[in-house]
Amino acid sequence: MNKIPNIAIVGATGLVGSTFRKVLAERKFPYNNVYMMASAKSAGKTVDFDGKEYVVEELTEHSFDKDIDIALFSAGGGTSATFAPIAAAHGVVVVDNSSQWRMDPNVPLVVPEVNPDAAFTHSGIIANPNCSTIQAMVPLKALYDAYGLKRIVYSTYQAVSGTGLKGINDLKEGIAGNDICVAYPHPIAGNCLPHIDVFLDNGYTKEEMKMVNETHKILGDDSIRVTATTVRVPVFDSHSETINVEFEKPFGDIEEVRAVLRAMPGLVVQDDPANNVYPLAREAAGKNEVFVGRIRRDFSVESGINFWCVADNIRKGAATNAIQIAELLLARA
Ligand code: L14
Repeated sequence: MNKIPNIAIVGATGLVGSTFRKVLAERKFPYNNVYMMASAKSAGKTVDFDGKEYVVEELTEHSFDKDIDIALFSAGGGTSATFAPIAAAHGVVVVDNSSQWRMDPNVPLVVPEVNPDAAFTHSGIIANPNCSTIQAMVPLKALYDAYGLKRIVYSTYQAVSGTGLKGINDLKEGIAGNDICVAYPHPIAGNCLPHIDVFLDNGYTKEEMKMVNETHKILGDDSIRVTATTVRVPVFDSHSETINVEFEKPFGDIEEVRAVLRAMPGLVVQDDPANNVYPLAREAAGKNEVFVGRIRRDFSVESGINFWCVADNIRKGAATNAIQIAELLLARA
């Protein structure tokens, strides 16, 4: 891509779509023409981007007949299944935020701080990982390179914004005393629901298995033992996670581990328990980095740690990561 790109946003009116628009403008992503696309239901609406209004066009099989270089997709797996290959066949590079293509062996799954080179192996589609996976990969890559990883145990505390506007609305209404269950099978206000995405035959949820499988693919190492429990909590923005890791090699002390994490791009260490300093969902909201703290030795194993990891699930977990992938493509053009 050796010109200023023409870009398309597919799912332009959704929560991730609106964050694509915000983050592209904030980061001064270069563009020539920009096309806002969505389903027939949203076509004709107007959306703002970079100080201008755009009319949303209906996504059809002819949407990519025009000269588009990069398309950022966040309109659900079904839309990506149908339209990402059509776009790719027209020479568009698709960065897809759905779970549709992530485990396809011909589709790279990329976190720019972790496996940037994979992006350049694409055949028209690059997948953006699951939100909970993305934020975990940033610290885990630093630890993997320093110490090797034997085993990872994830527990997540996921925000309702992951489910989009209807998740936010269930929590808002619930806080106001009106328990509605549009996004979830139970009230989310005052509850923790150990249920994200659908249940699979093995007893895990699809969200849990995404974390397991995507961790292997991004780190390029299937030998790491990985398990996960994913939980929806009554928080509007930012996913929090506890991550327990067992290393291959010994480490010196926790200060050494903090230094390893501090050196990782895109990662901020907030770890001063004496002053009540640790990452918080509300502070991470609106930021593009991943935050870690509560870093401490796991005394139950030879070499391992526990830590706390927080990031804005709609930014680093979705829109920002996808835009960083697009920036990589431009930087190496
Ligand atoms: O992209 O929080 O695979 O309900 C699907 C579940 C995104 C988060 C994905 C949620 C996720 C979503």
